[in-house]
Amino acid sequence: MKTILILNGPNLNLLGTREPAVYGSQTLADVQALCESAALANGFTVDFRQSNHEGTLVDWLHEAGALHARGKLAGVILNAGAYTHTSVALHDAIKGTGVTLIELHISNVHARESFRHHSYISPVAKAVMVGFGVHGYALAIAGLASMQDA
Ligand code: CA2
Repeated sequence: MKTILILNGPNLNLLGTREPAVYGSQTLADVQALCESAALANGFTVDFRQSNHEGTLVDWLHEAGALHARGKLAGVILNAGAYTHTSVALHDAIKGTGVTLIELHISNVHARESFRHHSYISPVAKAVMVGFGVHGYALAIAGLASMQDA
């Protein structure tokens, strides 16, 4: 069974505690449970992580690259949070690994402040999932599954 690595960046540990109008009321633990059941339904295991630290996310992308090289990874779903809009380091890490990666945002970043409109992740992502709330995680898992069959 291949693994889907789901990486969440800064402040996503606060999900469900504030800003419900933007991010909904589910906690990150709820999102993890949702991902585990969506992954199982599609025949994958899930490795779900969150960090507030850019370098940790870079290290985890390198780990994903190693798993990918051994044929054990279906892909990565990355919600890089605010690092989406700032991080050349994440861009370079994704580019360097060769993993299939889906960029994900809970909110529709294009309908928000202009500083959220630019992404360093999009040019190196296979696909982008934006604005479906936390349900986007399940949709991205289904999307990764369809890419395996293609
Ligand atoms: O919409 C998304 O998923 C974002 O990646 C979330 C990031 C934001 O910086 C991106 O522009 C879009 C912020 C995550 C912070 O989440 C919070 C949740 C509840 C309370 C406070 C922050």
